[in-house]
Amino acid sequence: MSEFFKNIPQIKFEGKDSKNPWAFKYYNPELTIMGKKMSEHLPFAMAWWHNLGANGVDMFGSGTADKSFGQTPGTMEHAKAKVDAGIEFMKKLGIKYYCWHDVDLVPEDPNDINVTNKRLDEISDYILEKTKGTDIKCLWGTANMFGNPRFMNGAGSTNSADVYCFAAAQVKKALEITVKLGGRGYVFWGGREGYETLLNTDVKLEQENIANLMHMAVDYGRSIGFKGDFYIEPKPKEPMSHQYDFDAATAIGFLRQYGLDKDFKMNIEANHASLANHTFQHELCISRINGMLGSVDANQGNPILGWDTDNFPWNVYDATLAMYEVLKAGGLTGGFNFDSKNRRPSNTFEDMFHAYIMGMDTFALGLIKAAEIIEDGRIDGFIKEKYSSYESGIGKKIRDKQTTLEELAARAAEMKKPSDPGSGREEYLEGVVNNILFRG
Ligand code: XUL
Ligand code: CO
Repeated sequence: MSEFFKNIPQIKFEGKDSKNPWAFKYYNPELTIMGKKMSEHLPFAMAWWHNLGANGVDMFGSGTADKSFGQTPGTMEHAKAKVDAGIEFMKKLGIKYYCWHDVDLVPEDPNDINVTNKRLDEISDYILEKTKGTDIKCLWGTANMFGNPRFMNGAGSTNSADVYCFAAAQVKKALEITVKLGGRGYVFWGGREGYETLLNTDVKLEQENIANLMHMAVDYGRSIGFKGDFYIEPKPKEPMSHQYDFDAATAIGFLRQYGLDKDFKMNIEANHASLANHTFQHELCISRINGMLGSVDANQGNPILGWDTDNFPWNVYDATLAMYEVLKAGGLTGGFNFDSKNRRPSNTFEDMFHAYIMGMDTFALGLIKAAEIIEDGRIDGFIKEKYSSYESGIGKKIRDKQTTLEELAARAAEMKKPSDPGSGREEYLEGVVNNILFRG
């Protein structure tokens, strides 16, 4: 197999004082943090579409990066070269997982889904052959049900029963390939599952049809031996003005409404959180407290732009608060998929490595600092103390559901006015986080 990234050595951990661009400064896979190796806390994954597919094309201009890997795009030779390049890339970074959409793996035949499916069989055989003897595995797979023009009115939410059959066929095939590649999860991101205007939309019918498609996916997945989690990846807008999976709370409500909550969890993407005017931490926290934090799409938005920019994660504050939630959840059943792309002018192979090294170091730093916040105890101690009125007396009765509105009202009448609820101490707590982040 020819080497694609000839100038790039194996990326190793050298520590924070290293200035070697081809070394991790913080990601030390062997380091033990809170009883687990860093590599186990952080199962990183490569996103096939960005890393091996995205060439910088945008609505104002063509691609700037060459992702042909020596072959003609749109051919099976190119699809195989992407496998070879992807495996070399993951090996050089020590990444063990990859994520894909069906059409990232092979070119889609515009006229015959049977041809596309045969190509998927061929490429998955090739991936298995090339990853044999390595520890590289699939994290999750998904069907791209937003790119093809047939999905212009949605996939599970389409008005056309014929198109719905194609959504079902793609999910069926993508599930089969996920199982074949040993995937831990299967993702539904509802790219076109939403609407532009209610003037032409039956929301109830669309949501019921999406839920039915998910139920059929669960039934089929379990019947072919898929033991992992299904994930919904919430996103509030883009491409549609209104998307049904707006945020974690909305998606969790939908799953419970339709009896899908036992098989599904959340795949939380940082940039989708910010599009919903939430923080990354908020979305992780809502998923965690509902027992539904499954996986993460690791990236960040550009706060001065209103769309999904999929920058590589650079913000250590956000990564720290994200890892705080992940640690509190006891880890992920999925992993950290870099649904991130290089900026258009960062168009060389070297830039692909710089991006992953930086992104992996950001989450490693986040993990180190989140563990320090927990071990430090000032934040958790403050929160515990803040709610201490519920630990005894009437507060405990409230928590234990041992009281009534009448009893509480009688207490209020007796007290005439409540005691001081106490300061929220936000600025003090922000100072604690800064202290932990920058004390060296
Ligand atoms: C789109 C997005 C997708 C999903 C998988 O914003 O995040 O790439 O991760 O379909
Ligand atoms: Co994503």
